[in-house]
Amino acid sequence: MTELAPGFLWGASTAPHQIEGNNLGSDFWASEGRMPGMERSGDACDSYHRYREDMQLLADAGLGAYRFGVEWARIEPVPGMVSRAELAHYRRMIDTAFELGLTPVVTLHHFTSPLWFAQEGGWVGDRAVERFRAYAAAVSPILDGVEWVVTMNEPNMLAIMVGMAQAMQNQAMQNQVGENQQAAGEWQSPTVDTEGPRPQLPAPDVKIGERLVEAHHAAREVLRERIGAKVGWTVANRAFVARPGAEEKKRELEYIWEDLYLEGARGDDFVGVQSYSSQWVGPDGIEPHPQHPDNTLVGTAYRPDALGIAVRHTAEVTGGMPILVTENGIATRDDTRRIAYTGEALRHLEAAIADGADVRGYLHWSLLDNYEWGHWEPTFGLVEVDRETFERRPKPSLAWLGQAARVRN
Ligand code: IFM
Repeated sequence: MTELAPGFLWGASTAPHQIEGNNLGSDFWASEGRMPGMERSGDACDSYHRYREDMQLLADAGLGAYRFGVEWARIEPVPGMVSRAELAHYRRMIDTAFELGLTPVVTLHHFTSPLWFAQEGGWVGDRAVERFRAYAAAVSPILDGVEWVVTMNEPNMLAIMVGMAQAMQNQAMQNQVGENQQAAGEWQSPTVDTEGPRPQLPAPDVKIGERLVEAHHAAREVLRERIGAKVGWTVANRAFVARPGAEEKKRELEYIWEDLYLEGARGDDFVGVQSYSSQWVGPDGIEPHPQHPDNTLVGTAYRPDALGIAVRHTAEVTGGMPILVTENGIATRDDTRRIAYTGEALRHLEAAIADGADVRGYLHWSLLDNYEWGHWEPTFGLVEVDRETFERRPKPSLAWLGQAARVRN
């Protein structure tokens, strides 16, 4: 068996908007329900109130780490006004994790921003970097003792969301519809099914990506001045594989989709790898996932080997930086399939470690069946959540992951 780094973290990940419920002040909340077929997050999993129960489930399964997020829209409901009560809420979450023997991995931004931030221009606005730095500074007092802090989740996917929102606004303005919406103070974000591009997602805009790199560096700087945590960010990895003759095309696409952000991680303490599936690149670009009965509920190919590809690529581009697998999982109704997928993904991870990748932990996506950015149907959870009563029902995969961790540590 491959030897893992001492203190290797085993656990699961979540994101505030996807599980907390009633994230009323956020840009995504304002956009929900506006697109055909888009469902609302509503009460989500009510984890804002039930976080102890969620963490207890992880701890009872023998897992030792929990990645969760702090929600900017709650911390700073209006520009410059920081809610002490919300800071205290998230500190209670951190303390609960410690009490239950869980290592908290805390994300500061997971796709959602305050609506006011989006309305003042969002990530492409003049004040974006300054605003994010101030938010990171505001959160820093509650991060005492936290070892792992993620400034931003999947900036490469965020760049797509920002680009799509911009394109929609431009379109709306051209149609003269935008004027009314803006007068009403509304902001529309697109529904982004981050792992189920049907149709294919547009590429992340490099200029937006560079702005996010700048914001990440600003947050990293302010966090380093104030706390002793390891600071990094997490990148969605597409695990591109080149068709013969398409190697150059693959490199070009990798820069736009991943490497800009992996290079932006230079100087960080770690980088998060987030991997679900893999995609072929041909001479004309990324090939859509072929239709196949094995495809996941978000339309992606069943490719547990993607994790090994993602980790190797990340290690290569970052020059061997410590890696935390911050997300890996599958949208399926069939839990035996989740176990099979994860078992295989772990074997590929171990092979990458045996070949020299410096991996410090594996956090499964996700602890709970949650709100998949406009949809409730794709279920990624180790735990089912009753949508009426919020009762948590652990699936066999939760105990399985706990056992997988025990035998490897
Ligand atoms: O649910 C998302 C998460 O928010 C970011 N990474 C991919 C997951 C599955 O699509």
